[in-house]
Amino acid sequence: MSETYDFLFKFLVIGSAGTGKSCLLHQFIESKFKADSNHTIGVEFGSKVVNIGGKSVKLQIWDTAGQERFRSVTRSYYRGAAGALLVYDITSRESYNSLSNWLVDARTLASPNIAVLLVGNKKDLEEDREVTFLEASRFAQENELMFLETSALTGENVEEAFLKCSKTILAKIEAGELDPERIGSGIQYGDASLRRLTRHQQRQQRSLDCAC
Ligand SMILES: Nc1nc2c(ncn2[C@@H]2O[C@H](COP(=O)(O)OP(=O)(O)OP(=O)(O)O)[C@@H](O)[C@H]2O)c(=O)[nH]1
Ligand SMILES: [Mg+2]
Repeated sequence: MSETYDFLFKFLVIGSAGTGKSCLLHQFIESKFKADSNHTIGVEFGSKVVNIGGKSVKLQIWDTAGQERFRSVTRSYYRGAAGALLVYDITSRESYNSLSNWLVDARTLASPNIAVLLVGNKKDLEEDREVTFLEASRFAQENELMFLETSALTGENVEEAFLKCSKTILAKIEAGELDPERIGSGIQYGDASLRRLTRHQQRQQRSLDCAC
């Protein structure tokens, strides 16, 4: 049986190498910590259907390699993404310092309207922390990003991160700020929505017929 969902969102997970992007995706999809994670080669893919405010949304997630040598490959996957998790490691100032570059890429290559959630990962390593919560919150505010600290190890805030970003996209669709029918919006209607739309159109047609 084919899956039914209302919307499909294209999502990216971006940020420097070793920040825990693949572990976050694994924790989100499998509810487990991926203890033996190696550097991603190019991109990896995962998907999951989530329920947001009564709507089912399929997240199509591209987990990109953070290593510089894959940059040209990973960039080619950015186009038209509706949302992104921009990940740094709270124990690595270097990963925090490169956030601006990743953000520029996301906004220029994906879409200027892309919903970006800043993720400070490895929250469980408090004793090795190099970036404070406050500092990162300010960066998020200045750059109009949502922000959460997570741990792919314990699972803390991992699902929340994907859901929070998805909720924002859904709210923009409902407010008419994002049009799923625009090519390159990173959003598609699923079967469930299409069926509802068709029924709605049929009702509209019937009321037009009656009015004539
Ligand atoms: N303590 C702790 N370690 C983590 C966490 N998330 C990831 N790690 C570790 O960090 C290392 C890198 O994790 P990955 O998920 O492979 O990192 P990545 O961002 O996908 O790296 P690239 O694919 O090279 O871009 C691994 O050794 C993980 O075990 C976390 O939340 N807490
Ligand atoms: Mg990876």
